[in-house]
Amino acid sequence: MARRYISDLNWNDVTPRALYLNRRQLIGAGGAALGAGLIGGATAAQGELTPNSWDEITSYNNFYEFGTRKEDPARNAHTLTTQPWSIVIDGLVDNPGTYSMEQIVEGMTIEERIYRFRCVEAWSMVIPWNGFELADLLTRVGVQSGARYVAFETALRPDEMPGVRLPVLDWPYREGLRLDEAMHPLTLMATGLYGEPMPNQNGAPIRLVVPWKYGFKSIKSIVRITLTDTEPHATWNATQPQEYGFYSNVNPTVDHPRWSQATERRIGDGLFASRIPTLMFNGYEAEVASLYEGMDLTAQF
Ligand SMILES: Nc1nc2c(c(=O)[nH]1)N[C@H]1C(S)=C(S)[C@@H](COP(=O)(O)O)O[C@H]1N2
Ligand SMILES: [Mo]
Repeated sequence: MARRYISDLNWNDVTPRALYLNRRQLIGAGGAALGAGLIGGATAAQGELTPNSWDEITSYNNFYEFGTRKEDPARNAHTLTTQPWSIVIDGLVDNPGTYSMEQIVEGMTIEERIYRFRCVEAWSMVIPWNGFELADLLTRVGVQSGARYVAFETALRPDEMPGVRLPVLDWPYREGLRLDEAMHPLTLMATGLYGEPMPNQNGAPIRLVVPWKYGFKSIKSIVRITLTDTEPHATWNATQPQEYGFYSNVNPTVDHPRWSQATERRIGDGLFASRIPTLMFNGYEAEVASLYEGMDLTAQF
């Protein structure tokens, strides 16, 4: 299990960052002794993670709806209207419908999760997200027995998203998870970072974070979640199936056809810093390897 900081953060809380960090230190200090024996596993490793800075996390982004260069989302994503926001939840669920952000976060435990984040382009960051477990939302809407996958879709607004006027990807951006991946306790619906509401360039107001998969699985600015019995359309997989598989697990032994995945460049370490080895499942092997038992991960990459 990831390190947990239970707090009273809300998705639209604007907590001054200094105050927030102070509170986090207090919670962290008090929780350390308590948590040690209870959480186990990844706790030690997670505890050693030093997050990237706010500036790094919010100025070096992939969000092709706002342009393909890393600096484009920070420059362009302010045009996205994120309030009001709603998500259609449909398909094989007991309670399909259009849920407002307020309804979605109501009653959810918003936690801080400090996760490693690894892009398929072989760079990485450590990001302190705020969010709730996707499993909690899925449980609340009632997953029907025939459901095997979860499909996600990003907003498609040509008026607000300059990037979608060009056919760079098959808009809207779509992604999918197998149901057991979606229900895994590491899988987060993130509503902010560093205790602040999600910046637009990072996928406001709500985006997926699946820390053991390449970053492109973590779809931003979600407007639809569909429970289905067939493997969902996934944008990068559909665009270049020989380069991007449906599973997209971080795996240093399976190279991208055009570059190695054995190492990564940590953003913020500077141009001359040495690359660090990429870990199997991005360091979450103990938590998630069992999901893929019996699968050939070189064929189902
Ligand atoms: N809708 C949408 N979601 C997206 C993308 C995108 O272009 N559009 N890029 C993906 C990729 S490739 C990465 S690495 C992460 C980047 O997340 P970050 O900018 O918050 O670090 O977002 C993912 N989610
Ligand atoms: Mo990425």
